[in-house]
This record gives sequence, C-alpha cells and structure tokens, in this order.
Amino acid sequence: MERTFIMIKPDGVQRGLIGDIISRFETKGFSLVGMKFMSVSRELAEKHYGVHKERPFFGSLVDFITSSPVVAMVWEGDSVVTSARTLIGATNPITSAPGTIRGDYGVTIGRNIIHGSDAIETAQSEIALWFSEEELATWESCAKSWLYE
Ligand code: D4T
Repeated sequence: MERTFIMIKPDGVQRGLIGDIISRFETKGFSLVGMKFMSVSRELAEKHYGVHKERPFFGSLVDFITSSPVVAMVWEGDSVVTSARTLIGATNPITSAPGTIRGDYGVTIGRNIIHGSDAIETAQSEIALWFSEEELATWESCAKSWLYE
C-alpha cells in the first residue's frame, strides 16, 4: 500500500471546498490515515516548497501558503500517488480537465486549491515533514475486499 501527502491550500479552505475534496478521495476508495487543520509557519512552507527556492514565484507561493489555514492529510491506497495527481488535475487550472479538482474549481495557477505529492519518494519525505509517526493511523477499511481483487 502506498501513501501520499495531500494539502488543501488556503484558497480551498476559504472557499468551503474541504468536504467536497475529502469526499472525492473517500469515494474513490482511498483511506485517510492522517489529517490536521493547521496554520503553516514560513519555515515549514519554505521547506515544503524548497525545490522552487530559485523560481520567481517562490516568495508569493510561501506568502500564500502561510496566509490562512490549510488541511494537511495522508491518504493510502494502491498507486495513490499517481491516482491522487489524476484526481487533482494539471498544475495550471487553465488546462486541468473538467472532473478534476483543479479543473472544476480553479482559475489560476497561483490559486490551484490543492497539493499532492508528485512521486513516491517525494510523498515519503513530505509525509515525514508534515506528520509525526504518532499522528498517522494504521487501519484497514472494511471495504478493502470490495476495492481490491
Ligand atoms: P503543488 O506542488 O502545489 O501540488 O503543485 P504542482 O506539483 O502541481 O506544481 P509545481 O510543483 O510545479 O508548483 C508548485 C506550486 O507553485 C505554484 N506555481 C507554480 C505558481 O504560483 N506559479 C507558477 O508559475 C508555477 C509553475 C503552483 C503550485
């Protein structure tokens, strides 16, 4: 079973999309193993987006992520890293497909509602950055045998 890190960004929270977004992951068949509603420190935001440190949008991205609370989550399931990125849609909402979270709700790249880890290794380091082991639950959904062969 794979795990991925998902964050509903400040715009998703402010626009009342928390319930809808969680519902999409649940109804797809993934299991929630960790979740917290939190304000993000500049230090955490800068670490999370460290790969973009030299990009021109880095400062405004960190300002945005720290501007209002986020929902940080860990979801589990088969191929969840790739599958979550499919549910989320392309980075720029101008081109994200209808039916995806960004395609349905986003208008601009700087307000694209949600983050999802882009690879298994990234997921592992992002989960370790945002959550301690004790904050993650190990459990098995009663639907498991109806989701997997
Ligand atoms: P995140 O990391 O937020 O899930 O987005 P993606 O993985 O889909 O895309 P990314 O890492 O390339 O970009 C990170 C973050 O920066 C914002 N951004 C990006 C921006 O404001 N302007 C830009 O030109 C780009 C490329 C949006 C997502």
